[in-house]
Amino acid sequence: MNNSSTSKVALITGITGQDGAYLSEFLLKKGYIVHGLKRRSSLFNTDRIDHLYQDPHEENRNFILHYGDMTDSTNLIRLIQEIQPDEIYNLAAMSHVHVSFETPEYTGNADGLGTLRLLEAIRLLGLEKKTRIYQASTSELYGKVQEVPQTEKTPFYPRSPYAVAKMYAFWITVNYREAYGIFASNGILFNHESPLRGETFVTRKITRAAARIALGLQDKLYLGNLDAQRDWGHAKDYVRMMWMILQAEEAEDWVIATGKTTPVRDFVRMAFAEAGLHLRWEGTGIKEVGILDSVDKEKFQSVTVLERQNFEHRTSNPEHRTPKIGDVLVKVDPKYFRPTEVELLIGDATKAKEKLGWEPKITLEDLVKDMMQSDLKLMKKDQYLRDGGYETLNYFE
Ligand code: NDP
Ligand code: GDR
Repeated sequence: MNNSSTSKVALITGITGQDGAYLSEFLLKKGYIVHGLKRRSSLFNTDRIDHLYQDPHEENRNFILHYGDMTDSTNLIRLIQEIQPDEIYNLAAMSHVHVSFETPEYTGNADGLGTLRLLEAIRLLGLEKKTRIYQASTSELYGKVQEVPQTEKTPFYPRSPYAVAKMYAFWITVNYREAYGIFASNGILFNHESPLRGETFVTRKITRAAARIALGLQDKLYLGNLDAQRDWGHAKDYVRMMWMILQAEEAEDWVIATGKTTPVRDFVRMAFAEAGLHLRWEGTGIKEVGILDSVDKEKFQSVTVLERQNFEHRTSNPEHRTPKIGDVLVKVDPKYFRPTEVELLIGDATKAKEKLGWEPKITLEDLVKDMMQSDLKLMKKDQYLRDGGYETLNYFE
């Protein structure tokens, strides 16, 4: 273990997730020694951070992973005692809103009580003055619309087991700050996405499917509520703010958002257009469909030519299903509707801008481009595999 006395030491829970990966890169660049909590799983679950991996036999490592779980207090106490972190970033969570309706008790345990376990560990180990903690709070706390845009003062009205668990985590963080003087802050982050976003969140599900449809690997994309509106930013911008929150003079709670909101339907349109496919929407509610209206030939072909495979080659393979004008490429499937939905999120990050100088740098247009380019590249691998006669993953959750 690297014991350099000049480097700050951070512990990231949820290091294998989207934000954990970007935050690790960010902190390593700043010269931190980064420790991370990873869960034991039967398969490797470190894809997003493999490029940071260091051989455990090496001396003076600055990136160290530990097995653990947010539901295991003794494990968390032992690790925090051993690591003596200057900063803890609590990113670990069962983070899928829809899945939380299927696993409400586990979600409450990991997302709600898990936060308490970390705070208690800090207190029990007498680290109140040394260890600062960031809690990954969420715009889902606002739930049912009370006011827009949402600020640090907007009342909460959570609409899922996930959001209710995160509400406990939010308030227990505030309580430990007030009761024990721990530097404990909530970042109330609005949706943030990236090429590393989990495949079952709506943005990634869309960019992945748009790439697969453009490359002839998939016919259709099934989605739930197309009317939901989200304030989408890029994860890279948001992890920077997590760090800024722990460098602030005082522990406080902060809204982090772009201030712009977009319906899911428009995200679909933007992603498909990036692959050269322009959609027209018809119908309403569960009868709504996205029909291929026109093909931007240059862009569509560049999807394939760029990867050294031309249009003709692709269409000459009978297994390749080239999207044709009039095809229904997107359909609504009520199975993706949530028992209670959050219809409209739009955040006001004025406090973060004025007090910490934070502003998002990456626009939604650039986010969509980034995700589409990455997924087109990734899906190209599937195309090669399938052309070579190998099975490819067909997973449409
Ligand atoms: P991800 O789902 O990508 O990552 C979640 C991480 O938590 C993974 O590393 C996962 O491990 C880990 N994890 C889940 N359950 C446990 C557990 N019981 N014990 C230990 N680790 C666990 O989420 P994001 O990176 O997108 O989000 C990070 C945090 O920010 C989450 O808390 C999320 O709720 C919150 N948030 C996210 C927003 C967003 O838009 N992305 C917005 C606002 C808040 P594994 O890889 O093994 O599954
Ligand atoms: P969200 O993200 O619930 O906002 O939580 P998600 O991408 O899952 O849903 C956004 C909106 O899209 C609608 N939707 C669909 N969602 C999914 N997953 N799959 C579909 O097929 C689909 N069709 C429509 C949803 O109904 C919803 O309205 C994310 C997570 O990262 C949380 O951890 C985080 O706290 C919040 O963002 C801020």
